[in-house]
Parts: sequence; structure tokens; C-alpha cells
Amino acid sequence: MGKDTILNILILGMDGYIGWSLALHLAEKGNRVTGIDNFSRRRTVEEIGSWSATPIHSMEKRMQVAKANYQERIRFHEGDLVDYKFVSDVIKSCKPDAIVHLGEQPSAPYSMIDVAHAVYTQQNNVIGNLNLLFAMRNFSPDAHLVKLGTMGEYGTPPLDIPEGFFEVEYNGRRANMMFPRQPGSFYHASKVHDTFNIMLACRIWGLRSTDIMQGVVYGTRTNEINLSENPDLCTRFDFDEIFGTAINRYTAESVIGHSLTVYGKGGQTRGFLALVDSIQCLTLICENPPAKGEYRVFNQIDEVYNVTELAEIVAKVGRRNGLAVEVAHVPNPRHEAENHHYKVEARHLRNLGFKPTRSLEQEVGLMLEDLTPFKDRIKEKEQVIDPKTTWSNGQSLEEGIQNYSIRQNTRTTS
Ligand code: NAD
Ligand code: USQ
Repeated sequence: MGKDTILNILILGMDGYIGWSLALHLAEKGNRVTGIDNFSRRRTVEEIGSWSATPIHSMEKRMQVAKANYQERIRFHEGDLVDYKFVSDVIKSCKPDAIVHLGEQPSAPYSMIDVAHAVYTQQNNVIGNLNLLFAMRNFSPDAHLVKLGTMGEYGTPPLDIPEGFFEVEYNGRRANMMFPRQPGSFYHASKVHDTFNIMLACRIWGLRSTDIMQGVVYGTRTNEINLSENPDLCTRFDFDEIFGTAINRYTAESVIGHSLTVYGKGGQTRGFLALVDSIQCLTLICENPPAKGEYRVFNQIDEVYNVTELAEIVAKVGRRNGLAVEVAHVPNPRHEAENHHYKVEARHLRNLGFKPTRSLEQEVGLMLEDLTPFKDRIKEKEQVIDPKTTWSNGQSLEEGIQNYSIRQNTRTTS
């Protein structure tokens, strides 16, 4: 299998930030793409009183626009991974070569709001993934599971972080063992539970999987998505304290003149990856599957910075573009190390041919350009920017969701 092979690819979570971008790219390359989603991301963002800075279309409209380019090479089914019958029916009808599993609740702060949000996150993620593993065993045992885990599975240990496994010596014996996982939120913990379930399924059923420890993704553009050329195809872009991630939030903050929100001392260090490169890596992984029964782990990151350095880069690019940008240190709502060792091995993807498309600084310039037309949309929701969800005492968000219940049936276009 290589880069010219046409694949039948099932994307779980196709309506999301990465899922929609990936679907367009894989279809553009000539693959047959089937997507599923239950639109929970649209509902949870609405629940916390926010919306995507980029106005995204309903899935009906998205499919109309995509089909004009890709015809029957792209399809969509609405449904929930927590429903085993739905998952198995889709797998039976799609007969995928690869299944890219992005369909989980992806926010650490959301999982820390209170017991309902923690339980929802782990039920949704762990049970959805378990249903998938059983459906693969029963109906598609040769397919390649490309699973989105997170660098946060490892936490911030005082050792260099290898790609999944490391050699360890204990009481005079040496072995290649799984590197310890130390997740920092109930969301990150859900990914660790998935890791164990996938490893077990590969070992006992002979499934094949690439478990991706991905760093924080940022950006507005891919090869197929350019807001000024084809706004109808844009993917979502969140900037609120719950669903927005560090660089995406800093760029949205810059555009409306809100101080950049560095949490605490700001020495928290992470690996970052542009959206266009997340798509490049996922495509390479689909094109290069592991052997049957193999469970492999790839660390998927590009540049490594601490969150103060990042804010300074965004501020520098913003000022160059005429924006008045200030960096602020706000009290850290999370319970996390603010100064720590962080050195990550990430060779596998580069060995497969991954080459970063642009530097982080160049990407930030494009993001500011893309977000400026949506300044008013960001400004209208400015109240969701400053952090209110804390890790330590499990308090709920101050406003908006005290009477929380997970709404399963409301569909919105936020
Ligand atoms: P996203 O929320 O935009 O996309 C996930 C999609 O899955 C959403 O459209 C959601 O509606 C859908 N979904 C969730 N639960 C579902 C279920 N039970 N059934 C059907 N659909 C369901 O998130 P994203 O930022 O695109 O992230 C995709 C994946 O990558 C997630 O698993 C996330 O944990 C992981 N990840 C993201 C980042 C990042 O920075 N964005 C970094 C590392 C890992
Ligand atoms: N941070 C700030 N200011 C902000 C937002 C975040 O200083 O305005 C800090 C956080 O305290 C944290 C770091 O930036 O130390 C990263 O936070 P984040 O919100 O950008 O990312 P995180 O919560 O870790 O989650 C995101 C995605 C998640 C993915 C993870 C990859 O939402 O789906 O799993 O990135 S990783 O961080 O490598 O685990």
C-alpha cells in the first residue's frame, strides 16, 4: 500500500475540527470517504454559550458543497458511536481499509466541570471506542484502526518521552515496556483507557492499530480549506475557555484586542502541530498501515514551546500586522506543572515522509489574516474567553450550565 493506492476510509467524528478537514483532503486525493458524527461538538459548544469563530455550515450543506467536487466519493451518516448497532451497521456497509477514530469528547476542561461532564466524557469516549473494537473484530478484522490519542496520555514526566514504549531495567532484568501514562484530566484519562483497550484487542484478536499521541493542533487552513477562496468549506474554530486550545485562543484574542491568556507561570510546555500537518500525518498513516496484530504508537507533534513563548510569538506576529496585543498571566484554572522537563521523541512520522508545511510563526500570520473578518463574531462571545472552570474543586462554570443536562436531540449550526 502506498501513496497512490485508493483507500476506502471511514472517519468517525467527520463533522469536527480535524474530521472535516481530513475528509476533504482524503477525498481530494481520490479516496472513498465515509463519515459519521452525532453532532455532539456543536451541542456542547452551544451549551457553554459559545460558537465557532468561522461560521460553519450544517452537514447537509457541507455535503452538498463537497459532493459538487467529489460526487459519491464522500458520504455521511448521522449516528452515535455509543450505539453498537449503528457502529457495526456502518462498518458492515462501508467495508473500510482504514478507520480514523476522531469521534470523542476532546476537551480537558469540559471533562473537569463536574461529575456529569466527567462521566459523560469517559462513557462517550471509552464505550464508543470499545464498541468500535468489537465491531472491527466481528465485521472488519483486517482494517487499520487509526486512533487519535493525545500527548497528554504521558503527562509531563521527569524523563524524555519515547514513542509509546521504552527499555527498562528492574531487579537485573531488562524488557521493552509501555512507557508510564500519567494523564492530567478525566478527558486525558479516557484516552489512556482507550489505549489499554486497543492494545488488548490487537494482542488477543489480531487487530492492527496506530495509536497517535497527538500534540495541540492549531490553524485555520489546509490544502483544501482557505477561508478567502472557499468559505463554504471551512472547518470550525473554537476560542472559548473550554474548547479553544492555546494557539487558537491566542490568535482569536489578538484579533479582538483581548490580552493573551497565559495560565499561571506559563512554563507549561507542549508539542504543537498545524492543522494542515495533522492532516498530512493522518494521511501518511492511512497509506502505511501496520502488520496484522501490530499495535504501534506514533508521537504526532512538530514544534515544542512553553505557553509564554507561544504568546510572545503570537504577540510579535500580531503587532507586525498592526494589532495592539498584550500578554497577560492569569491565575491557572488547571492543576498542572508550570515548569517541567519536556523532551519528546517523534521519529516515526518523519521516517514515513512527514515534512512540516510552514513554521508556527508563518501559520500564525495566516490565522490572523483568516480570523480578522470574523472579529465581530469573536467579540460577541468575548465573555467565554477568560477561564472559569477549575480542576481542583470540581466547581461548575459560574454561568450558563448550572442546570446542565446533555442534550442529545438538538441540532444547531454553531
Ligand atoms: P472535535 O470535537 O472537533 O471532533 C470530534 C467529532 O466527533 C465532533 O464532531 C463530535 O460531534 C464527534 N463525536 C464525539 N463523540 C461522538 C460519538 N459518540 N458518536 C459520534 N460522533 C461523536 O475535536 P477535534 O479537535 O477535531 O479532535 C479530534 C480528535 O483528535 C479527538 O479525539 C481529540 O481528542 C483528538 N485530539 C485533538 C487535538 C486538538 O488539538 N484538536 C489534539 C490531540 C488529539
Ligand atoms: N493554556 C494557557 N492559556 C490558554 C489555554 C491553555 O496557558 O488560554 C495552557 C494550558 O494550561 C495547558 C496548555 O496551554 O498547559 C495546553 O492547553 P490546551 O487547552 O491548548 O490543550 P489541552 O487542554 O491539553 O487539550 C488540547 C486538545 C486535546 C488534546 C491535547 C493535546 O483540546 O483534545 O488531546 O490538546 S496535549 O496537550 O498534547 O495533550
